[in-house]
Amino acid sequence: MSIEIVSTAPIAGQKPGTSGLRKKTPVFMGPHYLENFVQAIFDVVGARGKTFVLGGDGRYFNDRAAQVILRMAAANGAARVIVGQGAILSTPAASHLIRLHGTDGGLILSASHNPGGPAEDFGLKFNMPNGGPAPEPVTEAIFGRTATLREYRILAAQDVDLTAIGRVAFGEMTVDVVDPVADYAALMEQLFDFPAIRAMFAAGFRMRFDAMCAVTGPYAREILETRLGAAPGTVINATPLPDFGGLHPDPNPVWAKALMDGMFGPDAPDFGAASDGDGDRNMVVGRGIYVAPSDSLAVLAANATLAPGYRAGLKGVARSMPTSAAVDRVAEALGIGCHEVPTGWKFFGNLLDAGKVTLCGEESFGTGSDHVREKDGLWAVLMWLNILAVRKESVADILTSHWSSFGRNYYSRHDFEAVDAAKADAMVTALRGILPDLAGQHLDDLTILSAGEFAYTDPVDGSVSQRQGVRILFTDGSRIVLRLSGTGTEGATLRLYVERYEADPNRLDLDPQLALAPVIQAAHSLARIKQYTGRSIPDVIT
Ligand code: VG1
Ligand code: CO
Repeated sequence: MSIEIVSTAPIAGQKPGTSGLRKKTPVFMGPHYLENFVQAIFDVVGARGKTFVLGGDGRYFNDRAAQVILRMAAANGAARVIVGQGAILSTPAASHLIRLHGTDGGLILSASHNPGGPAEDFGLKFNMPNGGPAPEPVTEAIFGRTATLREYRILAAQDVDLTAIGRVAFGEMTVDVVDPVADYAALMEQLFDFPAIRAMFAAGFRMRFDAMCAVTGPYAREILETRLGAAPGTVINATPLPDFGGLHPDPNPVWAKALMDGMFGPDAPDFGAASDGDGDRNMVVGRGIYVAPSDSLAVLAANATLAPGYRAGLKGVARSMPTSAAVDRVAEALGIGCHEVPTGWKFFGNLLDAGKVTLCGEESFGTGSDHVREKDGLWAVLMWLNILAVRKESVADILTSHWSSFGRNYYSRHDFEAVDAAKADAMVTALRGILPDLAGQHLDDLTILSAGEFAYTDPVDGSVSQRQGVRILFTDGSRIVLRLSGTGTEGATLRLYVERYEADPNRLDLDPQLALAPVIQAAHSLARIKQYTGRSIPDVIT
């Protein structure tokens, strides 16, 4: 098999966002586009003699992109690639394989919660030897390289057979095709009290897990139905499809509406959950009660020692800046550290590696721990099941007793999608301009305490990330955060996050949108969202 060196003009604009490079599938399938980005990765991290993990969420083009990456890895001198059978790996399973085999990193094919298909989205992300997403200095170097490289290396060879588990020689390189589920399932068995959860299912506990026709189907079936004895059919939409069956694999009350309806309808099961395209997000629902992700993180932190893997207690917790402060109150009560990082799981990596935190979470349905270096949807579901099995209480009872101990952080995120990018930028620029003068201003009953842009200095390596979101704090503890998404592929997505703390025991069961109404109104009047973007009603409210 010979190595071809293909000359190409540099491709501009291959800039990784919050979580890797994400573009419309036809863009990714365009001439040299994938190849240019992959060569840039190998040029920056080095491929010669190295071992990588490879897999993806099974969306359209996943299979062919994997073959291109294998050819390029071989042509760039990689020693070995560990690939999930059929080029499938959930993001947390890929992270685990990187760590388990001590590899030099991994390439994950996914656009996560974005829809998949010939006209939808595709993505590629490089993860480091610690199993976590490449940090900013690395993604910046990759971006820089994409704009200058003039040739890439690729093996002239037929496809590698990824249908059967086993070892194949590919040129000078070894390809190990592995079961995508087995090692991950074994890890979950170490962390959680499987006998207790099995006993709970055996006693009639009913659950529904919506895999949204994405990657977690096979994982959830094996773990929930086969190993834990949940009733057959517990996992719905369990077969991964290239277009996710036309679903939007984003586990939130809007896109997982069928699950929500079931959980609020007659004969609802005890527990419901859903995961996203690549299996790193989770939504958790009790019978008749939705668990907001920020609350879920707080409940998991407060109850973590009920799970065998966390019996020794938590070293600390961390959350993304826009995530509600519910977990901060738990950390305070436990006397452990609580860190606030910018949006994106890559920012948790150093804290986890340094042993400063055990649990992490984001408001965007992401929760995880130091067992891997990605957020992990099924992990969160199993943590909840472990807590339910030990406490023998309903989700609703656990949540309401949590609020009565800690108070409730009413919280919501409003997304304005596919906004004209220039208008969104103009809005943010204008808002930036007024920030220095906001402190002390009154808006109805609210008084602004401080306003500014969030900048983060990594406590481990000292790297600084500027402009990570506008933050306006009020004297009563309420908060507005505004930022532009880094994962969208169409125009700009404006995210508005609002929060208000309530300690009054008689006001713990309000409708969040009503409880937050004054803060939402303040956000609109300060940022002038309608004036700049023409939008006043969000596309998605979570
Ligand atoms: C979004 C979420 C962020 C998450 C990121 C990747 O980013 O807000 O919390 O880490 O998606 O998640 P943004 O920049 O669009 O707000 V995943 O599951 O899509 O890899
Ligand atoms: Co995801």
